[in-house]
Amino acid sequence: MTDGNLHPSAQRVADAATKLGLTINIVTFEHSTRTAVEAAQAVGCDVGQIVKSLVFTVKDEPVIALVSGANQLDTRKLAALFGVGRKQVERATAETVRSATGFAIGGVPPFGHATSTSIYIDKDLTQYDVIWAAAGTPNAVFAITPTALVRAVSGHVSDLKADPAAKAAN
Ligand code: 5CA
Repeated sequence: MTDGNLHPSAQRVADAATKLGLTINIVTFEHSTRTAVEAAQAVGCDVGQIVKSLVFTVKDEPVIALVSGANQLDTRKLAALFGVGRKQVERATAETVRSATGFAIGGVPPFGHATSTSIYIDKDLTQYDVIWAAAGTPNAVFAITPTALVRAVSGHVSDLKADPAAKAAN
């Protein structure tokens, strides 16, 4: 359902979108959209069209990766983009996710964060006409085109995908 009375966290995403010059329609569901699979079920799209907004630390600095719901991120690829060893890239703790983005896991949006971070975008997201991302809460999402998302976050489109046979980071 479309909500005229947004949760404060979703309202922050709506306000951030407005500041970025984007028009988004935040859709709030009765059911959870906490995971990519749940979000895809709620929306009725491919899981690959769901944007996972994942926080990693590179040498202890938070970095955000927007990864297709169909993929796992390969930390070696993220490390290589920064020219550091794989061990210097770690999944952020739940506390770091909250402090870096201002949002709790399950609702982290791709923009509107509490701090400014480098944002990397899984190139597989660019194959779709429309993709869906979390809107601040674990039951709210919005649609956006990959082009608009890349532009809005000044994202670095990269190959981030783990080989399905390889050990995944998330
Ligand atoms: N609302 C959905 C679809 S948009 C969503 O936010 N999906 S997500 O993938 O971006 O957020 C869940 C992700 O949070 C998981 O893929 C996982 O990488 C991460 N996560 C889950 N639990 C933890 C945890 N305890 N610590 C750190 N990261 C976690």
